[in-house]
Order: sequence, then C-alpha cells, then structure tokens
Amino acid sequence: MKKVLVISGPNLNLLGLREPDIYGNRNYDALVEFTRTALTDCGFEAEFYQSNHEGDLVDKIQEAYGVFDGIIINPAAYTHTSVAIPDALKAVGIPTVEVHLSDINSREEFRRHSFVSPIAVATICGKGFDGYKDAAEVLRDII
Ligand code: CA2
Repeated sequence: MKKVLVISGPNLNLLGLREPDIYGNRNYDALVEFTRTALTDCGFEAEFYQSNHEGDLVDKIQEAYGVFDGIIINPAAYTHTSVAIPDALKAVGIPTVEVHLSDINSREEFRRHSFVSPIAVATICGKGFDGYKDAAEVLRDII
C-alpha cells in the first residue's frame, strides 16, 4: 500500500484553542482522524508528524526518502519564512501537496508569500479540514 506522510508545522498542535473564526474549533487530534479517513478512502496508509521546530521538520522530510510516496504539508508559520523546508522537499523529490486551513491570500500581507508553493504539486488553502481531503485526492490522482 502506498504511504503518505502528513506534516504539520508550529502551533498546529494547539488547534482549536484560539481563533476559531480563522481555524475552526476542532483540535489537532480531530484533524489527524479526519485526514486519516480521507487518506484511507483514497487507498493510502497514513502517518502523521507535528513539530514546532524547523530542523525537526527538515529531518522528517529527509527520513521520508524511499519510505513515503506522497507528502501533505501544512508548514504553518514556516510557510512564509523557511527556505530549508522547500529545499528538503525538493531534495527528496516526493510529490507534495501544501495545505492551509485559512486563506493565506486574504489575510495579512506577510502570509501571502509561500516559499513552499513553487515546489508543491498543488496548494490548497481556505477550505479548513476539507483541504486535507482535497490534498488526499490530488495525491490519489498522481501517485
Ligand atoms: O492557515 C493555515 O493553515 C496556516 O498555515 C496556519 C498557521 C499560520 O501561521 C499560517 O499563516 C497559515 C498558524 C497555525 C497556528 O494555529 C493556531 C493554533 C491555535 C491557536 C491559534 C492558532
């Protein structure tokens, strides 16, 4: 069975705690279960990883080489700051879908630029949890 790694960046472990108008009121565990179901429905085995540390996210991406067939990543705040994360994704060459719960294009100016988008096969934002279902379907169609 093909395997998909779902990576979440900083503070997504606190989902549901604040800003429900932007991120909804469900928590990280609910996101994991929702996404696991979506990936299972698409015929994938799923693994989840969340970290607040850029280097740990890079390590996990490197370790995915030869193990995972696809990646779904929400790099959270690192979306807008990290060059190391897209470099790692490019280095391992695993098809990657970028997901954001909120619509990063209709928020503060600094959220409009993503360093990850250029290396992603698709970027889905502003659809809440459903964006992860869309990402699973994108990967189903290409891998
Ligand atoms: O919309 C998204 O999914 C983001 O990637 C979420 C990041 C944000 O920095 C990006 O610009 C867009 C922030 C995730 C933090 O989530 C929170 C968790 C608990 C309380 C408040 C925010």
